[in-house]
Amino acid sequence: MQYDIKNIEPATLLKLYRNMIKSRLIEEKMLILLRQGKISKWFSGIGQEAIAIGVTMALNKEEYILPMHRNLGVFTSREIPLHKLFAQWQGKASGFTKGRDRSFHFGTQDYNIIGMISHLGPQLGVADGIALASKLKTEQKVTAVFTGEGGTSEGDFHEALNVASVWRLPVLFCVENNGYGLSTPTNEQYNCKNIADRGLGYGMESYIVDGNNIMEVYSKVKELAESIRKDPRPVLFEFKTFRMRGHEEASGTKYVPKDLMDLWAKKDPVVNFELFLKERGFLTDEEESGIKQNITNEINTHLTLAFEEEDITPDEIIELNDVYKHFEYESITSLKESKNIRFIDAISEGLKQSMERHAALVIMGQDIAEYGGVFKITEGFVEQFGKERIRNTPICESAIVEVGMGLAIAGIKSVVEMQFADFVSSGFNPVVNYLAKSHYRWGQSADVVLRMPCGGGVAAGPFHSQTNEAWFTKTPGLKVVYPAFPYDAKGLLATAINDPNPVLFFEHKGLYRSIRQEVPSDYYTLPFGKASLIKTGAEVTIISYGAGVHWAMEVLEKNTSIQADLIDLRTLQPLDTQTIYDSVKKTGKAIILQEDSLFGGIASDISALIVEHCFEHLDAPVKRVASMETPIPFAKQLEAQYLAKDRFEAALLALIAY
Ligand SMILES: Cc1ncc(C[n+]2csc(CCOP(=O)(O)OP(=O)(O)O)c2C)c(N)n1
Repeated sequence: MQYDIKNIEPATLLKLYRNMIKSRLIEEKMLILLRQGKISKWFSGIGQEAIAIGVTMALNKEEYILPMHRNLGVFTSREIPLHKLFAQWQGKASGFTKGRDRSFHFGTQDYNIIGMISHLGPQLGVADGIALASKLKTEQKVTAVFTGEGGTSEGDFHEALNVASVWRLPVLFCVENNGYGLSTPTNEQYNCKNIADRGLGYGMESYIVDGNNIMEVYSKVKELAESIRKDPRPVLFEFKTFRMRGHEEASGTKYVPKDLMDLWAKKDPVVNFELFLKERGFLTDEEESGIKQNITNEINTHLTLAFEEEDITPDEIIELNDVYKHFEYESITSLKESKNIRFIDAISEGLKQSMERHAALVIMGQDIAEYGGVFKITEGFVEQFGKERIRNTPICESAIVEVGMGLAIAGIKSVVEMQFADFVSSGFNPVVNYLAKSHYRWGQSADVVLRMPCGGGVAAGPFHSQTNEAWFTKTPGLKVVYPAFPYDAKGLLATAINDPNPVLFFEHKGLYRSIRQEVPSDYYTLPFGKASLIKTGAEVTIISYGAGVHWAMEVLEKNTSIQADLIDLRTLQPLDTQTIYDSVKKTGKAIILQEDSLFGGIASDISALIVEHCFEHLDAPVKRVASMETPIPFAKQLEAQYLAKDRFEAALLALIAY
C-alpha cells in the first residue's frame, strides 16, 4: 500500500498508528469476551479502522462527530476512558445511558460525539441541525456524520443531503462502503457505480477515498475540513472498504465469497500501516510491542473496573423521572390590555413574541418565510426576524425534525411547522424514536416544538383533516398540547417553547378563523397539565379538547337545563387527571368527546382511568363519543356523518337519563 506522508509530522503518524492499534486490540478483546459469554453482542469494525480514526483525527475536538455501530475508533480517538465504554456495553450504571441503551447508541456532549439510533438514517439530518447551529453562530466548525452504504438507501440520507446542500451546511457526509449491509451486497442495495456519484445530483462536491489507507483518509478529510470551515458547504465522501467480519458476530460471513475476503485481507489498514512505519524507520519492533503492551494493560485494567461494577438495581422512580428533562415552569402574566382576536391571531402573536424573547429561536417549515405559511401564521416574520431564523424548508419532514434535534444538541430552540398535521407521518420516525427517547436514553433533551395544524370539518379529505394526537400520546417522552381557545393557545405555545422537551402543539384549523376571544396583547405563559373547567354543574362531567369543546358548548347552549361540568383538557400529555377525578366524583357520570376515531384514542385511556380511580362514585358506565372507525372522508355529507359532533347530543342525553 502506498502512503503519502508529505507535510505530516512523525508524531502524527505515530498517533494515527496508536489509535488504530488501540481500536484493533479492543476489537480483538471483545471477540474473546463474546466467545466467553461475557458480552452479549458485538458489531465489528475490524478492517475499517482507518476511516473512523482518520476522520476523527482530522477534526478538532470541539467539532461534533456522529458515528455508527462500527466506528469504535471515533470514541477511542476522542479518548473516552475505556471503562466508561465497557460499562456502557455491559449495561452498567457508569456507562453513558444508565443501562437504558446498548452498544454505541449514546451521545456525550463531553466528547462532542452523538451516537446513532438503531434506524441508521436519522442521524444524518441531526448532523445537518448541528451544522446549522455552527453556521448560525458563525463558529467555523464542521460536523462529520457516518453511514454505511446500506443506510444510504433510506429516505433520511436523501433528505439530509438535500437540505445540507440547499442550506450550504458544513457537514462531512462519510459513507463507509464496506460491501455488505447485513447480508445484502451492494448490487442489491443501489444501482449506480459509486455512491459518490450522487453528489452531483445533490449539487454537492463528492470524493472517493481508499478507506483502508489511513493517510488518504486523514489528509483528504483534513484538507476539506479546513476549506469548509472557511467556506461552509457539505461534502460527500465515499470511503471504499470491506466488512471483514459478520454484520454482528453471531451472523457470520458464509455469504461472502472467499476470494473477496482474501483480497481485502491483504489491504488490512492496521497491518499495512505498521509495516510501512517500520520500513520507513518511524517505528521499531520494541516501540511496537511497547505500544501494544501499554494498550493491552489499559484495556485489562478498565475491563476489570467495568466488570467489578455492580449490576444496576432498577428503581421505577429514577426511570420515570428521566423520561422528560425537568422544566421549572415560569408563570408570566401579561400587564397590557386585551384585544378581541381570532385563534389564528393568538398563535401568530404568541409565536412572534417568543421569537422576540428567545434571541436564537429558529422557525422552520414549508413556505413559511415570504409566503407566510399556508395559514399565514408567520406572515411578516421574515421582515422582522430575517431568513436565517425564519427558514423555508424543502419538503423533507424527516430531515427537518432531525435538524430540530441537531439544533437542540447545539443549544438552539426551534419550532417546526408541519404544513398539515397529517404530514408528520413523513417525519414520524425521528419524532417518536429520536426526539421522544433522547432524554431518557442519554440525557439530551429535544428542545423542539412541532406545530400541527389539524382537524376536520373543513371538507379537506383523508390527508388534510386528521386529528392524529393519539399517535403521540402513546409515546413516552413527548408532550402533547391541544388548545381550544385563543387565550389558551397563546399562553400554552409560549410554555411549549420554553419547555426543553419535545412538544406537539395541535392547532385545530376549524378554530383558526371561527373562534375569537379577549387575549392579552403582551407575552404570557400558561402551565401544562392544568385542564380548564369551562362550565360547572352537578349532573354530568363532559371531558373534551380542541374542537370537541366547542361542539359540547353548542349542545349545552341548546339544552340549558343540563347541569354539566365541562372540562377542556388543554394538554393531553401531561394530563390533568385530578380535575377529571374531582369532577367525576362529584357528578357520578362521565362522557368523553373526541374528534379522532374511537379505538386507541385518548378517550379510551381517560375512560379506563376513571373506572380505575372513581368506580365507587359512578352512577353509569363511562361513555366515549368519537368519530367513525373510517378514514376521514372528503364530501361534506360524508364528513358530517364521520365526525363525532352530531352524535354527541344524543349520547349525552342518554347518559343523563341512565
Ligand atoms: C430502519 C432500519 N432498517 C433495518 C435495520 C436493520 N439493520 C441494522 S444494520 C443493517 C445493515 C446496515 O448496513 P450498512 O448501512 O451498510 O452498515 P454496515 O452494517 O455495513 O456497517 C440493517 C439492515 C435497522 N437497524 N434500521
